[in-house]
Amino acid sequence: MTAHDTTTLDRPDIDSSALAFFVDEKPALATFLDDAMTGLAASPKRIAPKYFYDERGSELFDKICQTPEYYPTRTELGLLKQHGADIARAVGPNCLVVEYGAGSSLKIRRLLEALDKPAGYVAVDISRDYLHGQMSGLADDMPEIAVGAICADFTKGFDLPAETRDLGTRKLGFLPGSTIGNFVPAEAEALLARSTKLLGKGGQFLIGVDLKKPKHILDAAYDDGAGVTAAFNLNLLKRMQSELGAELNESGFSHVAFYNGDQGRVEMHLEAKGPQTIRLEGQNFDFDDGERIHTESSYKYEPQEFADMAKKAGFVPRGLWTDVDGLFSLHLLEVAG
Ligand code: AVJ
Repeated sequence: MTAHDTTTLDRPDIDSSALAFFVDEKPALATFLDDAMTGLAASPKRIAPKYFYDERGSELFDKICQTPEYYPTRTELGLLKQHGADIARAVGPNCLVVEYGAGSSLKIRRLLEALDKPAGYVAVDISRDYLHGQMSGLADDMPEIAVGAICADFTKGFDLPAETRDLGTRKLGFLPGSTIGNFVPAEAEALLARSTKLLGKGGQFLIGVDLKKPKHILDAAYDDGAGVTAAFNLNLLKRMQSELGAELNESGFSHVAFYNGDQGRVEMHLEAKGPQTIRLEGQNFDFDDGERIHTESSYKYEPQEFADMAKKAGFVPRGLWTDVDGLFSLHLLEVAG
């Protein structure tokens, strides 16, 4: 891809009126197909968690955040509220906020309200229509802030469009929700290291990181009683059917999630109930009874563990906020000068 095609989308239901810009770099469908074929041919089978997030997946994730078992969202929102003034003081005025994996606009609204005269906000997310809807609403509600959006896979890197050039005096990256936990530690460190270029000298990064904690709390958080997380995980199979034309029996798979303490991560899998076959592009991918597709890892970090990783990636830790129950943490990092 060359420079950005600032949209003009080819879809009548999408109109970018309230937004300062909407850049569409949504990965081609072929990427999902290639990744699904490669992942199903691998041993053990796997599919990356970014493929959860079509519009239905984003909505199911928002529902997960409202289940009583899933503590991260409400805990992080509490931290943003309780420590908003401290965070604003540490960040300073007139920053351009860049959010990695924006999702619903709940947390960014709280952050933007707390910050001292933020100049602009750029949301980056892979779920295009959902991103557009959320950010148009935000732009309407906060007309004093320039709001733009980029539909992209942020793990592949992205550039800020020209419209942001004169916005703010320093950049603040925002990666809430422990999204960083979805990467294996080496990839997480590489992502942080890459972000220092976009954030630049004096740039900062506010990152929400889920903490290590007793297994029973984590197991429940990723297998809620109402079955919302199960539906979220199984949505991957629905997407393979509807978008890739896969032939499979959705009810032949079940949701499995557990904390793997040795690895320091929650794992989610789709497990075959009896022998199963997924047929994709004329190819059969066979499952033995109980065989799994690994669909997500969610790494948990002690504050010191994460700070050490950030230092290796080229940041200086500037702030740390945790709740009294020790569930969740917010790290403020600054690009090392
Ligand atoms: C917040 C997107 C990182 O790992 O907790 C929630 C997603 N998966 N329940 C997490 C998720 C299952 C999630 N992220």
